[in-house]
Amino acid sequence: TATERTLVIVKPDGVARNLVGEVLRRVEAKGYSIVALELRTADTDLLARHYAEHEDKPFFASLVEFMVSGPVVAAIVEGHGVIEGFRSLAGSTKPTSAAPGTIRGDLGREWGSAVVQNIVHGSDSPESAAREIGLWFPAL
Ligand code: DAT
Ligand code: MG
Repeated sequence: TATERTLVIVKPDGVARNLVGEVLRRVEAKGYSIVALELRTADTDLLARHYAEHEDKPFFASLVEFMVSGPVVAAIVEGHGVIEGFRSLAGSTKPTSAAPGTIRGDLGREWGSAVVQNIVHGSDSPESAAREIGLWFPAL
């Protein structure tokens, strides 16, 4: 597999729960490289574009509101097969059913919120990764 880049985000729940180091530790322990890293509070416009594929879903407004509710850590992570590989590290979307050993399975659970809070985001394809890296790190 070719060297590729993905966008990883530690979401507001992950930052608030002091899980930034734990997430980055798992990324680095897997052998992937962090090539850009930033702590910031994003705005609604960026999040609406980031999650544009979900704009017609009932949870879209709650999702954007949650993602701008506090600081996030955005990272560009590089490695062979990292797009699929980070999705494997993250685990499936719902923390309740995510496998133990994954970030979401080990560290996440349901909170009774209108939006699923699952600690991390990772790009789901090469096209998504290129688009998302362009949104979050336009200079890179
Ligand atoms: P993923 O983040 O695993 O790629 P996704 O792209 O389907 O999942 O959804 C984006 C985020 O939206 C997800 O991380 C959590 C939230 N979400 C997804 N499905 C949801 C649902 N049915 N109800 C509430 N929030 C949801
Ligand atoms: Mg997704």
